[in-house]
Amino acid sequence: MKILDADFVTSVPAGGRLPPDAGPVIAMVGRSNVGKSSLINALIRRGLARAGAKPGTTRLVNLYAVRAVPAAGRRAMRLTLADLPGYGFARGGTQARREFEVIVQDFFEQATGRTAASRRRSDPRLAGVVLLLDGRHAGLDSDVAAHAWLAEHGYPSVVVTTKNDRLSRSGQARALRAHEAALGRPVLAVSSRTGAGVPAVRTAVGSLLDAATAQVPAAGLPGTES
Ligand SMILES: Nc1nc2c(ncn2[C@@H]2O[C@H](COP(=O)(O)OP(=O)(O)O)[C@@H](O)[C@H]2O)c(=O)[nH]1
Ligand SMILES: [Mg+2]
Repeated sequence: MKILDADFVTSVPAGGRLPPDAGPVIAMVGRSNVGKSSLINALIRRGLARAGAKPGTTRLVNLYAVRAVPAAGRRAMRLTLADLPGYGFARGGTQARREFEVIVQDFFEQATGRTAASRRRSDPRLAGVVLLLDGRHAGLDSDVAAHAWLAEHGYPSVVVTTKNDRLSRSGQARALRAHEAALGRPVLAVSSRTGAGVPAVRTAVGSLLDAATAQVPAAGLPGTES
């Protein structure tokens, strides 16, 4: 994915309506302080997302309007990066799962139109989720619960570990293996501080967009085979 342009648009409550022209939505989710806002800034190469802000009690989703080319040879498109409130305050498995669900469910339902009586093709839709994990802490209850919830609900996702600059080179390799073992899937390691690994996240997000946009037009257009 090549970013052409990015702008902060607005903050909405989790169940609030998305702007009608939001385009496909990529949701950034992770524990509070894991580095969601910092990764958004690294991805779009702008300081739009307020990083390091104290986790507040108001749970708003920050929306960033982006114009990007999802992959080589594709046309430029509009999409929305959604910076969701952080989780990770609950203790234990069931509580952690519930906490994550409360944070994402309304927004995801809104973004996928699952709550709308009828759905127009121009409505925003959730193209995928970037799940962020702290590189230094593999297999946290709350992260495992979040990942399981996303998988069970069938949301396409990319898993990224953050703050890898805080680890030695060998520590990074060890941590990556531990994260991949804990979730049973490949994980991308990044540092928003140094920019290491960020291009791979852009590519992965481009693939989520490609997959989401390839399906939708093909479904309802005459003269297309699926
Ligand atoms: N060393 C380092 N610090 C980071 C990185 N990403 C985020 N941080 C720091 O972690 C804190 C929380 O980051 P933020 O992006 O606000 O997290 P959020 O709550 O998930 O949005 C801030 O102090 C950031 O500067 C990273 O890749 N490396
Ligand atoms: Mg933030």
